[in-house]
Amino acid sequence: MNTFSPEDNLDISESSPSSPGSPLGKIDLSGLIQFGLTEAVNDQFKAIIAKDSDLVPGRVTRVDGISTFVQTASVDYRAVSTFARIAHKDEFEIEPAQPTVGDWVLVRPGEEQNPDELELVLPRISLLSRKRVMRGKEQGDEQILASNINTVFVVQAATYFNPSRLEREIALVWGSGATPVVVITKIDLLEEGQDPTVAIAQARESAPDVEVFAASGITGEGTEPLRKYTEAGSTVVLIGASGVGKSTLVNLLMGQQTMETAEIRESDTRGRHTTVTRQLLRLPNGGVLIDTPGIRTIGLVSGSEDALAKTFSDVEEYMWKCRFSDCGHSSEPGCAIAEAIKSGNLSQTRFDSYMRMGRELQFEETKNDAAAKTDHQRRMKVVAKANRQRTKAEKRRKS
Ligand SMILES: Nc1nc2c(ncn2[C@@H]2O[C@H](COP(=O)(O)OP(=O)(O)OP(=O)(O)O)[C@@H](O)[C@H]2O)c(=O)[nH]1
Ligand SMILES: [Mg+2]
Ligand SMILES: [Zn+2]
Repeated sequence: MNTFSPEDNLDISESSPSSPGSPLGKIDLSGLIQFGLTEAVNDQFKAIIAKDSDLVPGRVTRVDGISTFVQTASVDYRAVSTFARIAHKDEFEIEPAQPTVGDWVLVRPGEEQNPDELELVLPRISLLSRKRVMRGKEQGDEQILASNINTVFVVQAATYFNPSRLEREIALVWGSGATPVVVITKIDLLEEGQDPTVAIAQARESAPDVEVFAASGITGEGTEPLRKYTEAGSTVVLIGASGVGKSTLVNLLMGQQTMETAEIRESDTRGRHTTVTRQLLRLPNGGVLIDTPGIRTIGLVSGSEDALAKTFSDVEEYMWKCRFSDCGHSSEPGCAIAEAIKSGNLSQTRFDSYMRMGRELQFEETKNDAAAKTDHQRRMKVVAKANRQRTKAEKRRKS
């Protein structure tokens, strides 16, 4: 990853053709380094400001209704985003954008009584979203949780570890373009004789190819290895059920009480969320954390087939070995799935989860929400394109 040290010269005034008297004529973006600014993002900002020096670059730290809180190199803006659009290279390509926490954006400061307008959103390199489910009823649309994240800490408590939930969470993350990391918290609460290695082993089974850590946000035990994900220039978002200890972990990594934390009331089945808004925080070392409110249900957005395949790569591998290519994995001869289950290499529960989630996605496909699906696919296409461009730019820079 390309990151800056604060000493790097980020003065981009030379490429800005603004009038000498303009207060924005000499823009110094070094203040954004501590909000995760990378060279690639800086280059994109530079190119845009060269054409329009009134725009101010920044990063979205919080979204509250119609207000988008943007941290820029010097001041904070509370901007409206009615006409925000993705900053495609082709200026005539107009794609509306709903800004989210983590977005790199350009604000047009309002003159006199006019509000500050969030105008452009840089193409995202990753986008975490889920299907919105309200009070047990599907609401159908997609909730965008965070963007431009490198790593997602999927947090579960050792005291009530839930493997099938973990599978869903991992699938959600693989679909975003970011890398999942499992963090099992509250290991200090395990009674004597109870061992975190049990939960770790379970997590490894539910999340093959994913790193698993066990830690305590209270004692700090096991948290040191997590810091390698939070280096300068990288963004980490924490997701998980309410009360698993996301904010407690955030506070520990921040080295201070930044987020409110609280015991959830057992009697309240709705679950009381202590954290109510997604919020971007900067770590003392230049990394960025995004704390989120607990998610109760993890709905996969349609088009998540690849994410499902990645989550259940072990299951799919067995499937390839079935004698018949159209094997139903029930009682067919030469079924590698049945064999794996019988020999104990694959658990029946895991296979059932895979089938259930596959059916859910299939149902999504058949449902009449073609519009929602294309929205999601279009958004992820932009993410893929942004990644290709970034890789190319990085190669150019290295050569
Ligand atoms: N003993 C112990 N308690 C913990 C640990 N992590 C969190 N807690 C406690 O668990 C409760 C919930 O922690 P939070 O950090 O508020 O949980 P959260 O995941 O942020 O919850 P929401 O904001 O509602 O999504 C609090 O009372 C914490 O003190 C831990 O590692 N060990
Ligand atoms: Mg919280
Ligand atoms: Zn089979």
